[in-house]
This record gives sequence, structure tokens and C-alpha cells, in this order.
Amino acid sequence: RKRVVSGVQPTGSIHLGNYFGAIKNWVALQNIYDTLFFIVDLHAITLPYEAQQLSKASKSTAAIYLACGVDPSKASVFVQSHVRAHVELMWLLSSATPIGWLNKMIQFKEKSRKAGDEEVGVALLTYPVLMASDILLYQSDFVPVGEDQKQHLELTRDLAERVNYLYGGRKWKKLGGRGGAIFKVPEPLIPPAGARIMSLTDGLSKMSKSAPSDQSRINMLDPKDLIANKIKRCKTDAYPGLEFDNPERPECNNLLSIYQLISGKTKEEVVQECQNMNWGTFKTLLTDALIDHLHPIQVRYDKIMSDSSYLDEVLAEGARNASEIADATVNNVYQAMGFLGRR
Ligand code: AQP
Repeated sequence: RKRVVSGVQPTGSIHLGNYFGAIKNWVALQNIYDTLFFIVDLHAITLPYEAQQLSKASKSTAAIYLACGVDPSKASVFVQSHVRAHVELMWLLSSATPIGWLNKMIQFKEKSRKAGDEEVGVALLTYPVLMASDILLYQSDFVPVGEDQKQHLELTRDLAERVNYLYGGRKWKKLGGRGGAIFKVPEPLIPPAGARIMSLTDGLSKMSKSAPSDQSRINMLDPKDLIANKIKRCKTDAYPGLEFDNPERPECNNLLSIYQLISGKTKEEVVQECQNMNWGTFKTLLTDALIDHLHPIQVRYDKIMSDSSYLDEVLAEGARNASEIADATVNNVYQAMGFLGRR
């Protein structure tokens, strides 16, 4: 079976954007592909973070994966730092990464512009190499990527080809091949359209864990009252009726899209149902749909979190499966790069 890898950072509360943009899609992917879903804790330290919160956030994120329907009997679920090969391969890949490639990354330019050189850690520059390591370690065929990660996947593909070219040829030729087989070059898996969820307070920015205002997002673990309150106070507009795709009405498009995704209805059904509604009626409908959908996930989450040993076992088993594949790749890379083998 073809292989797919993906992960979410344990950097805050997992929200509807992470759910519709990533986790919910994994539940379908795990039935089709050989899947590995991890909690990317090594990425979570790229920007300043709270050390006391990290392990709790990793565990909670893992429990959310399972509560949303990721099934550990189908997918390997693990914490990135539990598989040491991620960091090892990153170093090996770093030596083959031209610094110019990293300087060109738009996310680095944007995030580093906001802070001075003394504030920006080296990891902000090099984290795309860790991401490449996350993907190439597992010889992944596909990687689900949103718009903002496309450039990083391109870098991963370029790096795979460069390492295959630099170090793959010799070993491969000896075996009678034509070169280039250390890493599989992964393809992007484009997520379903409309899966980009925007902020509740600004329809032009994406819903994000790091946005300072909690009002801007619906978190997967938000209680009913808070969901109702956030929807009540979210930004709307003064146009009559409700419609998708009007560039003048980004908030309206976003809220209808959320309703469409959460209710599982088609766009046409949502248009029929909502086009003549006023905001008050629609907000009640949306609030109820959100609560109906999130409540069972929250019940499952509480159950998973109440049995810590179950979750620990899932993560240990996931890390064992992942390490088996990852160690084989990294050992092969050491060999291809000419290191003295261990006995
Ligand atoms: N608003 C969104 N709409 C759709 N998908 C989204 N994702 C994130 N926000 C949205 C998807 O969630 C996955 C995990 O993302 P991540 O944790 O690696 O970091 P991120 O993309 O930077 O997510 P956040 O929530 O916005 O975190 P911060 O604020 O820390 O940067 C990815 O698949 C992403 O596409």
C-alpha cells in the first residue's frame, strides 16, 4: 500500500481548522493508505514555548486524534520525539541543504521579519529540513499539504532528489541500478476544497492556534456555552441574506463553509437552506450543528484521557512501528554517505 504521513504541532488548542484541514481527512486516509500520524513536538519548540506545557499538550493532541476517529489499529500514532531518527536524519540532510534554499522560504521571511536576529532561533530557519526528515524517513508516497506548506514540500522533494543524486548513485550502480534510490520523492496530496477555515473575527486570516484572541477560533474541546458565545460574537456583515463566494463577504463565506463541513451537507443544500436567513437564525443553526458534532468527540476525549495507560500504550506501539521504518532509512543514509558502520 502507498504510504501517507502527517502531523499537527502540540502548540496550543487544536481547533476546527486543524480538524477539517488535517485530522478529519486522516480518518478517511487510514482506510486507503498505510498511514503514520504523529504529534510534531520537535516542531513545537521552533518559536518560544512553555516547557511545562509541552508534554501535556502532546498527550492531549494524541487523545484528540483518537477521539476524532484516528484508529491505532489502522494507523501508527506516535510522538515525533519518541523516534530519534527524525533528529538524526535532519542533521544528515542539513549537510546537503544549501542555505540559499532555506533563506527563500516565505514562512521564514514572514516570521523572522517580525522579530530581530537576536530573537529568532536557528530552528526557525532549519525547520523545513526537519519536516523533510519527517517525510523522507518513512519513504512516504503522499503528504497532505495545505497552501502554506506547499513550498516546504517542494524543498523536501528537491532535497530527496539532491541526496539521491549525491549519494544514491554509487551504491545503486554497484547493485546494477541507474542511481537515485535512497529516498522516495513524495507527492502532495491536495486536501478537499473549502477545507481552509478562517478566523471568526477576521474572514481574511486563517483560524490559528497562535492567534492571540481565543474568540477567533472554535477549539475542539470548547464547552457548549463557549461555542455559543463565540458564534454569537463572531464577525458578520450587514448584507441581506447569506451567500458563498462573495469576495466582499469573507466572514459569510467562512461561516457557511463551516456549517457545510460540520453538517456534512452539499454546498447546494446549504444555499437552499440558508440563503434567505438572517444572521440570528443562522447563528443558532450553526451553534447547534457545532455542538452536535463536537460533543461526542469531547466525550470520547474525556474517556481516553481518563485511562492514561491506554494512550501511553498506543503511543509506544506507534513509536515502535515508526522506528522500525525510520531506523532502516537512516541506517541506509549513513551507509550511503560513507559513515563507518556500527557492530
Ligand atoms: N485554518 C486552517 N484551515 C485549514 N487547515 C488548517 N491547518 C491549520 N490551520 C488551518 C492545518 O492543520 C495542520 C496542522 O498544522 P500545524 O499544527 O502543523 O501548524 P499550522 O498549520 O501553523 O496550524 P495553526 O493551527 O495555525 O498553528 P500556529 O498558529 O501555531 O501556526 C496542517 O495540516 C494545517 O494545514
